[in-house]
Amino acid sequence: MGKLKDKLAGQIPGLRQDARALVKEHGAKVISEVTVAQAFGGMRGVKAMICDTSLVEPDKGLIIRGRPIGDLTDKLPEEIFWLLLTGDLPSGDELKDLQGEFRAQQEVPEYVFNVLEAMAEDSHPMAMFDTAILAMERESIFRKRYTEGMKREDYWEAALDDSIGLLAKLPGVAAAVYRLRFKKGDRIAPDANLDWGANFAVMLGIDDPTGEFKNLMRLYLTLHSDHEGGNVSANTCHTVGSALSDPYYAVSAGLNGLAGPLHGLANQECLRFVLALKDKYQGAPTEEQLRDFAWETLNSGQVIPGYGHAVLRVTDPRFTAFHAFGKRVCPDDEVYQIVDRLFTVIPDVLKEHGKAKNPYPNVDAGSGALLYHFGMREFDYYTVLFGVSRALGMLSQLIVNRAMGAAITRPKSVQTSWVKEQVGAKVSA
Ligand code: HAX
Repeated sequence: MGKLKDKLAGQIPGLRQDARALVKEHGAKVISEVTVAQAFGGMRGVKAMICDTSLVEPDKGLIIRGRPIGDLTDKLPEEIFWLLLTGDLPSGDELKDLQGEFRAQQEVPEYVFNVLEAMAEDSHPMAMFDTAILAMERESIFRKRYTEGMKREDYWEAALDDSIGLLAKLPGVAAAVYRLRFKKGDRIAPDANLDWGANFAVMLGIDDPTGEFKNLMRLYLTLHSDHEGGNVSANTCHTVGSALSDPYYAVSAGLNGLAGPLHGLANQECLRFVLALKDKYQGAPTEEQLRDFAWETLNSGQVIPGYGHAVLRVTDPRFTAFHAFGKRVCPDDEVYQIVDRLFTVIPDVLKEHGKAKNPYPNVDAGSGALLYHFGMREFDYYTVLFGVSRALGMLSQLIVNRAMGAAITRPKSVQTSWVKEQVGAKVSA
C-alpha cells in the first residue's frame, strides 16, 4: 500500500465519525436559503454541498486546506494533490513514494493512441482529451471491484487507485493530443528522473534550453488544481461520481464542462485580446492607448477579458504568481508587457465604468501570455493544460466524497408555475 493510502486510512474513520455526529446533532438546522433570483441564476451563492479540499474567499482567493495559494507557488503539483487529500504537505519520503506510484503507472495504453488517431483531424483538443479518458474507463479498478461486491467503506480506496492510475497517465495523454492534433511529430517518451509537471513539459516537446518551461508547467499545474466544489467542472464530476460512476467517467464529464467558453476556455479569449492590442499598435501600446482601447471595448458592450470574477473581490493571487513569473523570466516580451500594462490601467477604468463588482485581474489574464512566450501558440490547447491540472482537484474531491459516503446528488427542481404561486406572482395565461 502506498504512503498516501496509508495516511488516508488513518484519517478517514475519524472524519466519518465527525461528519456523522454533525448531521445527527445538527441535521435539521438551516445553513442557507434560496431566493427566486438564485433558482433562476445558476444557484449562485446557495450553500448546499460540502467540499473540504479548498475554499475561495472573496478577499483572499484560493485557499487549499487552510493555506493561501500564494504560499504554495513553490510546491510541485504532486505535493498539492497530497495536500488536497490529507490536509498536510507530504514529507520528502512521502512525496517520493507518490511520485514512484505515478511513475509506475505512467504508460498510456496503445489503444488510447489508436482512438485519438481515429478521430477527425479538426477535433477540438478538449474533445480528444476527454474521449481518451473515457476510452481508458476499462482500466477502472473501482468498477471492477464494485461489480465484485466491494464494501461501501472501501469505495475510497478503489477511487484512489483509479485516481493515481489516471493522473499518472494524464500528462502522456495530453501531450499525445498536442503532438497529434497540431502535427508536432512523434510522441516523446517520459523521462524517468523527472517529476510529474516537468515530464509533461518534456512530452509536449516545447524547446526548453533554460528549463523555465518546466517551471511554468509545474506552476500552471499547481495554480489551477482546485477551486472549491461548486464550479461547473467540480460540480459535474461530483454529481456523476455520486452515482458511483467510476473516476474515469466522472473526470471525463467534469472536463466536458471545463471545455465551455464561460469556464475553462476563457484563458484563450484573454490572449486573443492581448494579441489584438499588439497587432493594432504594432507592439506594446502606451498606457494612454490601452485606456482608450479599454473604453472602446466597454462602450461597444464587450467585457475586458481576464478581469472580474464571480467570487473574488481582489487581484487573483494566481494572477499575481503568473505576473511574477513573467517579470522574472520574460520582462522584455511584448506580450507580457501588455499584460503588465493592462494590470496598471484596467482596474481604474473598470472602477470608473462602475459595473464590474471586481475590477481586478483573474487567473486567466496572464497565463496565456506566458505559454505564448514559450512558443505554445495553439490557443485551443490551453484548456487541456487547465484540465490536466484540474483533474487533481476533481479527483481529490471525488476520493473524499467516496470516503465520506456522500449521497447521490438529487436536488429538487420546481416548475416556474410553482415559483409564481409560491411568491404570489401573476400567473400568465
Ligand atoms: N469587463 C466589463 N464588464 C464587466 C467585467 C469586465 N471584465 N466583469 C464584469 N462586468 C460587468 C458584467 O458584465 C455585469 O454587467 P451587467 O450588469 O450589464 O450584466 C456587471 O459588470 C456585474 O458583473 P459581476 O457581478 O461583477 O460579474 P459576474 O459574477 O456576473 O461575472 C465574470 C464574472 C468573470 C464572468 C465577469 O467578470 C466577466 O465576464 N469577466 C471577463 C471574462 C473573464 O475574464 N472570464 C474569466 C473568468 C475566470 C474564471 O472563473 N475561469 O474559470
